Amino acid sequence: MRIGRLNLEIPVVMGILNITPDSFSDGGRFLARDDALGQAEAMLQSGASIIDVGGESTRPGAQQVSAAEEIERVVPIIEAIHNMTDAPVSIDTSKADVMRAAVEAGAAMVNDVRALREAGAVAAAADLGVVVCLMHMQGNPRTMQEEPHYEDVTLDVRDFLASRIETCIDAGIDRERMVIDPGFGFGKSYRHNVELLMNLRQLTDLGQPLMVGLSRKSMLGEMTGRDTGDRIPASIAAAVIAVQAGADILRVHDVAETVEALKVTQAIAKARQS
Ligand code: PT1
Repeated sequence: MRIGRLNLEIPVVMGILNITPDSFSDGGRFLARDDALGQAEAMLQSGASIIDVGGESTRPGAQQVSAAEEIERVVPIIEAIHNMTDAPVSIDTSKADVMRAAVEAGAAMVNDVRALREAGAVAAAADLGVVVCLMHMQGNPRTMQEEPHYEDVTLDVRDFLASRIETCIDAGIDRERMVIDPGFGFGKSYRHNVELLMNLRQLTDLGQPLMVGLSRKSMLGEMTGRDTGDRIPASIAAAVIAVQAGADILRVHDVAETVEALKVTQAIAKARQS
């Protein structure tokens, strides 16, 4: 499958670009904008194939922001990145209005941690004709880590994604435009996350490209005892494991390190084929 000009024949890296709010002054906003564009440029330079722009945090405990605020944060950034590169820009949002504004500004992909379950989201995505990433989450970001529960986490995630794929097909989004993501850390205990990574391969038989976000997440902190910024080696290990299990898109903070690690997995994958 393709995302704009991007081909997914080999695993690719998606660089994370969080647009941090600066409610204090317009000056703050301009500084935040410059910083974001600098980061995007650096990630592209380091080999990112996609830039994922997000204006609402969905980390555990995060509060929601309004569509207007989200649009104000992401649209200028998406426009600027779109003007600077051929690489596709993705919009990390669950809101139909944000999806429309972002695609209008040049985004080629909608990355939705709620898998298009918000009002109007499926229709908007169908209408916009862009690639969508459908992610699994149990509960909502504010409370999802309180008491996650599954019969069998891998089967539950698989069934959920299969059902979202069907809903999207019924709405007129074709399979060639759908990426799936198990949603590491989204309403999942440490044990759930480990089990999901161990069984990741099972999600590939849904037949859609597989995206994963493991970068710097708390499960890696649990494994290594490291704080967020010191989880790069752990994140690289997790990225390599995910690629070996069939992941096609890696959503990461540390683009240069991940791209380099993937050169090693790719060299061996290529040698295996010949
Ligand atoms: C993800 C993802 C995302 N993750 C997709 N989009 C986040 N498609 C935002 C922790 O446990 O995995 N896939 N958008 C960030 N969310 C989290 C969740 C960040 C959990 C940190 C944790 O530390």
